[in-house]
Parts: sequence; structure tokens; C-alpha cells
Amino acid sequence: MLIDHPAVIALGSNQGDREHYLREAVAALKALPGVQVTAVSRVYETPALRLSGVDENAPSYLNAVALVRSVLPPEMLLGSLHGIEASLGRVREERWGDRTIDLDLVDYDGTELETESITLPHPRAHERGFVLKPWLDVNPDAVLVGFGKVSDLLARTTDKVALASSIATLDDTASPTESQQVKGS
Ligand code: A4P
Ligand code: MG
Repeated sequence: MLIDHPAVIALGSNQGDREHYLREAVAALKALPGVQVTAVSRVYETPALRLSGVDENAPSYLNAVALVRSVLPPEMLLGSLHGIEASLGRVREERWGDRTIDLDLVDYDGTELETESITLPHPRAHERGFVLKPWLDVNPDAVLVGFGKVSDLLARTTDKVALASSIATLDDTASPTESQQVKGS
């Protein structure tokens, strides 16, 4: 029998129709064989973080977090995320540059791993309000392996993370309440 593992995926978009890309990414996650989406956070609007720091003049991001259960091992899951990014027109030009969609694997069942192709947990998630805040939405007790409680980490962040209140849910097949339900990690 295949064992499924809880994993946390961060979604971000700051180019084009950002809500559309987030919606399409959630739909694509749901369609991945071996992956079950268990919860989707609300959507947050956040100023772009560049390599040079926060850039209020750059197009802002919409960010969200999805919880999944995956029978795919972490490398394969990340490969599938890259496939979704490619299908949604992601072009890799500049590190931390504008993008239609970015899908990061934040946590995979508390695994700590560093290879040439993957680092777990995501090395910058612990200091990013735009990841921690939506994660707490779908799991108020979340813990980031090696760093501690997500609520404590969030209290230490300084980036601005505002609820995009006009967007009720990214999960077109669930009611807003269901889409925020905690069913996984
Ligand atoms: N990679 C290794 N481990 C992981 C992992 N756990 N999750 C590799 C995702 N990717 C992982 O990523 C660069 C390389 O990291 C890939 O080869 C991947 O296999 P990328 O997506 O190609 O490029 P990137 O996203 O520009 O680089 P990076 O360093 O991953 O950036 P981040 O940390 O993802 O940050 N500002 C706001 N407000 N909201 C955002 O969502 N996102 C970024 C990107 C910058 N500023 C932002 C936001
Ligand atoms: Mg990335």
C-alpha cells in the first residue's frame, strides 16, 4: 500500500491575472495523480520582496498556501510543481523576479533534506509572513521543522500581509468554509 504524506505548498503570483493563475494552480494541484489537496488558505496581498529588499514599486503578489497529502516523494512532488509552473507560463529570468506563478514546497512531513535539487524545509519560509500567515489559516498549530511554531515565527516577521478580501476562495469545488478546513499538517 502506498503511504501518503502531508505537505505544505506556497503559491505566489505577481504577473498578469494573478487570481486566475492561483486558481489554475490549485486546480492543477487537484488534478495531480498521487496528490490530494486537503485545504486551501485565503488569499493575501503582499509587497514584492526582491533580492534588494521589499520593492513597493514592483507589482505586488497574491500569496496563498495549500495543504496536500502526497504519495509522491518530495523530489517528484517538486518536479510536478515545476510542471504546473511551466504549464502556467512561468519563465525563469531573474531570481526573485516577477512571475505568473511560483509554487514552493515549504514542508514535506517534517523532512529535513538538502540535495542539489531540493532543500526542505524551504530555506526562507521561516522568515516570510507571506508564507506563514496563510499557512496558519489552514493549520493554526503548524510547526516548521527545525524552526518551531509557525505562530511564533510569524510574530517575528515584519513584511506586510493583507487579506485580499475580495477573493473568497481559490478552491472552486469547495465552499469557503470547507476550503479553509484543517485536515492535514
Ligand atoms: N528548490 C529547492 N528546494 C525547493 C523547495 N523546497 N521549494 C529549487 C521550491 N523550490 C526549491 O527556485 C529556484 C530553485 O530552487 C529551483 O531550481 C528549485 O528546484 P525557482 O522557483 O526556480 O526560482 P525563484 O522562486 O525565483 O527562486 P527562489 O530562491 O526559490 O525564490 P523564492 O524563495 O521562492 O522566492 N515576494 C512576495 N511578496 N511573495 C512571494 O511569493 N516570492 C519570491 C520567490 C520572491 N519574492 C516574493 C515572493
Ligand atoms: Mg520558488
